[in-house]
Amino acid sequence: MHSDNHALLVIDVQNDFCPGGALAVPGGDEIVAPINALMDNYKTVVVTQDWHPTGHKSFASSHDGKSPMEVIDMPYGPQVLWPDHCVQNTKGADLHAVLRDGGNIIIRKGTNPEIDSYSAFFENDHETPTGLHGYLKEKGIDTLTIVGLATDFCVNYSAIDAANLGYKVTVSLDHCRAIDFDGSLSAAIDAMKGAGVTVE
Ligand code: VGL
Ligand code: ZN
Repeated sequence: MHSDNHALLVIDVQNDFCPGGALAVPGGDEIVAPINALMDNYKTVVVTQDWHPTGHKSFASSHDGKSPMEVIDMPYGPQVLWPDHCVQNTKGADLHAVLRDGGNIIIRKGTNPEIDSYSAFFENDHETPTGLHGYLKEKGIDTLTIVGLATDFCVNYSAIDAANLGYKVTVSLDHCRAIDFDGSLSAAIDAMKGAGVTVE
Protein backbone atom coordinates (compact mmCIF):
# COMPACT_ATOMS: atom_id res chain seq x y z
CA MET A 1 0.00 0.00 0.00
CA HIS A 2 1.29 3.44 -0.91
CA SER A 3 1.19 6.22 1.66
CA ASP A 4 -1.98 8.29 2.00
CA ASN A 5 -0.47 11.28 0.17
CA HIS A 6 -0.04 9.24 -3.03
CA ALA A 7 -3.05 8.80 -5.34
CA LEU A 8 -3.63 6.86 -8.55
CA LEU A 9 -5.12 8.82 -11.47
CA VAL A 10 -6.74 6.59 -14.11
CA ILE A 11 -7.33 8.47 -17.35
CA ASP A 12 -10.16 7.73 -19.81
CA VAL A 13 -10.32 3.92 -19.75
CA GLN A 14 -13.47 4.03 -21.87
CA ASN A 15 -14.96 1.84 -24.58
CA ASP A 16 -14.37 4.37 -27.36
CA PHE A 17 -10.61 4.33 -26.66
CA CYS A 18 -10.45 0.54 -26.78
CA PRO A 19 -10.39 -1.74 -29.85
CA GLY A 20 -13.80 -1.57 -31.55
CA GLY A 21 -14.40 1.95 -30.23
CA ALA A 22 -14.80 5.19 -32.15
CA LEU A 23 -11.28 6.43 -31.36
CA ALA A 24 -9.62 3.11 -30.68
CA VAL A 25 -6.16 3.24 -29.14
CA PRO A 26 -4.14 0.17 -30.20
CA GLY A 27 -3.98 -2.23 -27.25
CA GLY A 28 -6.14 0.06 -25.12
CA ASP A 29 -7.93 -2.88 -23.52
CA GLU A 30 -4.64 -4.58 -22.54
CA ILE A 31 -4.08 -2.19 -19.67
CA VAL A 32 -7.42 -2.65 -17.92
CA ALA A 33 -6.59 -5.75 -15.84
CA PRO A 34 -3.14 -4.41 -14.88
CA ILE A 35 -4.75 -1.13 -13.76
CA ASN A 36 -7.23 -3.09 -11.63
CA ALA A 37 -4.32 -4.76 -9.88
CA LEU A 38 -2.64 -1.39 -9.34
CA MET A 39 -5.79 0.06 -7.72
CA ASP A 40 -5.37 -2.26 -4.71
CA ASN A 41 -2.26 -0.32 -3.72
CA TYR A 42 -3.87 3.11 -3.40
CA LYS A 43 -6.20 4.55 -0.82
CA THR A 44 -7.32 7.26 -3.24
CA VAL A 45 -8.11 6.42 -6.86
CA VAL A 46 -9.37 9.10 -9.25
CA VAL A 47 -10.92 8.04 -12.56
CA THR A 48 -11.56 10.42 -15.45
CA GLN A 49 -14.11 10.12 -18.19
CA ASP A 50 -14.01 11.99 -21.49
CA TRP A 51 -17.63 13.19 -21.65
CA HIS A 52 -18.55 15.21 -24.72
CA PRO A 53 -21.93 16.64 -25.71
CA THR A 54 -23.07 15.80 -29.27
CA GLY A 55 -21.66 18.28 -31.77
CA HIS A 56 -18.55 18.93 -29.66
CA LYS A 57 -16.07 21.28 -31.35
CA SER A 58 -13.28 18.68 -31.15
CA PHE A 59 -15.25 16.47 -33.55
CA ALA A 60 -14.36 16.73 -37.27
CA SER A 61 -18.07 16.27 -37.97
CA SER A 62 -18.72 19.67 -36.33
CA HIS A 63 -16.64 21.45 -39.01
CA ASP A 64 -17.68 21.60 -42.68
CA GLY A 65 -15.29 19.79 -44.99
CA LYS A 66 -12.98 18.58 -42.23
CA SER A 67 -11.85 15.00 -41.65
CA PRO A 68 -10.65 13.30 -38.49
CA MET A 69 -6.98 13.88 -37.64
CA GLU A 70 -6.85 17.25 -39.43
CA VAL A 71 -5.61 20.08 -37.23
CA ILE A 72 -7.37 23.45 -37.03
CA ASP A 73 -6.76 26.65 -35.09
CA MET A 74 -9.13 27.22 -32.21
CA PRO A 75 -9.17 30.34 -29.97
CA TYR A 76 -7.15 28.35 -27.39
CA GLY A 77 -4.59 26.96 -29.89
CA PRO A 78 -4.26 24.12 -32.41
CA GLN A 79 -6.90 21.40 -32.15
CA VAL A 80 -6.71 17.92 -33.63
CA LEU A 81 -10.14 17.02 -35.01
CA TRP A 82 -11.32 13.64 -33.80
CA PRO A 83 -13.96 11.18 -34.88
CA ASP A 84 -17.09 11.59 -32.73
CA HIS A 85 -16.23 9.81 -29.48
CA CYS A 86 -17.23 9.56 -25.82
CA VAL A 87 -20.59 11.19 -26.37
CA GLN A 88 -22.38 11.59 -23.03
CA ASN A 89 -24.59 8.66 -22.04
CA THR A 90 -23.48 6.42 -24.91
CA LYS A 91 -21.88 2.99 -24.62
CA GLY A 92 -18.67 4.41 -26.08
CA ALA A 93 -18.40 6.83 -23.17
CA ASP A 94 -18.84 4.13 -20.55
CA LEU A 95 -15.82 3.06 -18.56
CA HIS A 96 -14.48 -0.28 -19.84
CA ALA A 97 -16.60 -3.01 -18.25
CA VAL A 98 -13.55 -4.79 -16.85
CA LEU A 99 -12.30 -1.70 -15.00
CA ARG A 100 -12.84 -2.65 -11.39
CA ASP A 101 -14.73 0.40 -10.23
CA GLY A 102 -14.95 4.14 -10.61
CA GLY A 103 -12.46 4.79 -7.83
CA ASN A 104 -13.23 7.36 -5.13
CA ILE A 105 -14.33 10.03 -7.59
CA ILE A 106 -15.01 10.30 -11.31
CA ILE A 107 -14.00 13.54 -13.00
CA ARG A 108 -15.84 14.18 -16.26
CA LYS A 109 -14.13 16.47 -18.74
CA GLY A 110 -14.70 17.84 -22.24
CA THR A 111 -18.25 18.79 -21.35
CA ASN A 112 -17.96 22.37 -22.66
CA PRO A 113 -19.09 22.13 -26.32
CA GLU A 114 -16.60 24.82 -27.38
CA ILE A 115 -13.37 23.64 -25.72
CA ASP A 116 -11.57 20.32 -25.68
CA SER A 117 -10.20 19.07 -22.38
CA TYR A 118 -7.34 16.61 -22.50
CA SER A 119 -6.13 17.25 -18.99
CA ALA A 120 -7.83 16.02 -15.85
CA PHE A 121 -7.02 19.41 -14.26
CA PHE A 122 -7.86 22.10 -16.85
CA GLU A 123 -9.72 22.52 -20.10
CA ASN A 124 -7.51 23.14 -23.11
CA ASP A 125 -7.64 26.90 -22.45
CA HIS A 126 -5.25 25.91 -19.58
CA GLU A 127 -7.39 28.11 -17.29
CA THR A 128 -10.76 26.55 -16.56
CA PRO A 129 -10.30 24.07 -13.70
CA THR A 130 -12.08 20.72 -13.42
CA GLY A 131 -11.91 20.86 -9.61
CA LEU A 132 -9.53 17.91 -9.33
CA HIS A 133 -6.72 19.99 -7.82
CA GLY A 134 -9.01 21.17 -5.01
CA TYR A 135 -10.14 17.61 -4.34
CA LEU A 136 -6.58 16.30 -4.13
CA LYS A 137 -5.38 19.22 -1.99
CA GLU A 138 -8.18 18.71 0.49
CA LYS A 139 -7.15 15.07 0.81
CA GLY A 140 -3.51 16.02 1.38
CA ILE A 141 -2.28 14.36 -1.79
CA ASP A 142 0.99 15.59 -3.25
CA THR A 143 2.14 12.56 -5.26
CA LEU A 144 0.43 11.01 -8.27
CA THR A 145 0.86 7.94 -10.40
CA ILE A 146 -0.93 8.45 -13.73
CA VAL A 147 -2.06 5.64 -16.05
CA GLY A 148 -4.61 5.16 -18.83
CA LEU A 149 -5.45 6.40 -22.32
CA ALA A 150 -4.03 7.91 -24.33
CA THR A 151 -0.37 8.36 -23.36
CA ASP A 152 0.20 11.12 -25.90
CA PHE A 153 -2.97 13.15 -25.26
CA CYS A 154 -4.92 12.97 -22.03
CA VAL A 155 -2.24 11.24 -19.95
CA ASN A 156 0.38 13.65 -21.27
CA TYR A 157 -1.65 16.82 -20.61
CA SER A 158 -2.73 15.59 -17.17
CA ALA A 159 0.83 14.70 -16.16
CA ILE A 160 2.27 18.05 -17.27
CA ASP A 161 -0.47 20.05 -15.55
CA ALA A 162 0.00 17.99 -12.38
CA ALA A 163 3.76 18.59 -12.40
CA ASN A 164 3.21 22.32 -12.97
CA LEU A 165 0.76 22.36 -10.05
CA GLY A 166 3.54 20.99 -7.84
CA TYR A 167 2.70 17.29 -7.60
CA LYS A 168 5.40 14.66 -7.76
CA VAL A 169 4.27 12.72 -10.84
CA THR A 170 5.06 9.31 -12.28
CA VAL A 171 3.55 7.97 -15.51
CA SER A 172 3.69 4.19 -15.77
CA LEU A 173 3.96 3.41 -19.48
CA ASP A 174 3.10 -0.27 -18.92
CA HIS A 175 -0.32 0.94 -17.82
CA CYS A 176 -0.83 3.33 -20.77
CA ARG A 177 -1.35 3.03 -24.52
CA ALA A 178 -0.86 5.72 -27.17
CA ILE A 179 -2.63 6.98 -30.27
CA ASP A 180 0.85 7.81 -31.68
CA PHE A 181 -0.26 10.14 -34.46
CA ASP A 182 2.42 12.06 -36.36
CA GLY A 183 5.15 11.60 -33.75
CA SER A 184 2.85 12.51 -30.89
CA LEU A 185 4.09 9.75 -28.57
CA SER A 186 7.77 10.66 -28.62
CA ALA A 187 6.89 14.36 -28.40
CA ALA A 188 4.69 13.64 -25.40
CA ILE A 189 7.38 11.63 -23.61
CA ASP A 190 9.91 14.44 -24.16
CA ALA A 191 7.39 17.04 -22.96
CA MET A 192 6.51 15.07 -19.83
CA LYS A 193 10.17 14.53 -18.96
CA GLY A 194 10.84 18.22 -19.62
CA ALA A 195 8.12 19.10 -17.11
CA GLY A 196 9.77 16.93 -14.44
CA VAL A 197 7.49 13.91 -14.76
CA THR A 198 9.05 10.52 -14.07
CA VAL A 199 8.21 8.38 -17.11
CA GLU A 200 8.90 4.72 -16.46
C1 VGL B 1 -8.38 11.74 -25.76
C2 VGL B 1 -8.39 12.52 -27.91
C3 VGL B 1 -9.63 13.09 -27.72
C4 VGL B 1 -7.65 10.98 -24.70
C5 VGL B 1 -9.62 12.31 -25.55
O1 VGL B 1 -8.30 10.48 -23.76
O2 VGL B 1 -6.41 10.87 -24.80
N1 VGL B 1 -7.77 11.86 -26.94
N2 VGL B 1 -10.23 12.97 -26.54
ZN1 ZN C 1 -12.24 13.63 -26.37
